[in-house]
Amino acid sequence: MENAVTAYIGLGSNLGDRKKYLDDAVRLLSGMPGIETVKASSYYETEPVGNKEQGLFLNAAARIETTLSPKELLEVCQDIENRLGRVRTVRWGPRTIDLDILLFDASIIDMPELEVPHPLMHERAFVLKPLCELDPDVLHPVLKKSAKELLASL
Ligand code: GSY
Repeated sequence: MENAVTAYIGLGSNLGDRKKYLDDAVRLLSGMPGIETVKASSYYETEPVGNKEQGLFLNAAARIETTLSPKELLEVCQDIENRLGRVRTVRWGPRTIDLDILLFDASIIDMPELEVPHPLMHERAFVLKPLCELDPDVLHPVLKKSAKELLASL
């Protein structure tokens, strides 16, 4: 794909058939125009961070090659969440599926609707572990540290 960039997406589910939600999200990502070569990490069962009164999560990361803009990719992620039945009720609460843009090439984006790198990614083992499985050397463009270094410093 010409002019494609590499982006990373964090995925999480803690309601219903969590594995199926992750499988479906990865499959839907692969089928989207403007997205190619989706590579998903293993799935990691993790303790909820933040609101502890909810079930265990299944988390993963996906590396994609894309010609979409960051905003278009955000819309694709939200469309997949909606198609998989995500209902936004409690902030930080349980969810069928969550797709967060973690990194978009080396871009730094600070818009009301989209912050990239994801503002909490460097604090979250449930993001950094699957990211390290895909690309331990990928750089956080603000902190100028690799995923491996960020995970080691938790
Ligand atoms: O945006 C992340 C949703 N989320 C998660 C998650 O995906 N995994 C874990 N382990 N805890 C979480 N807390 C929230 S909110």
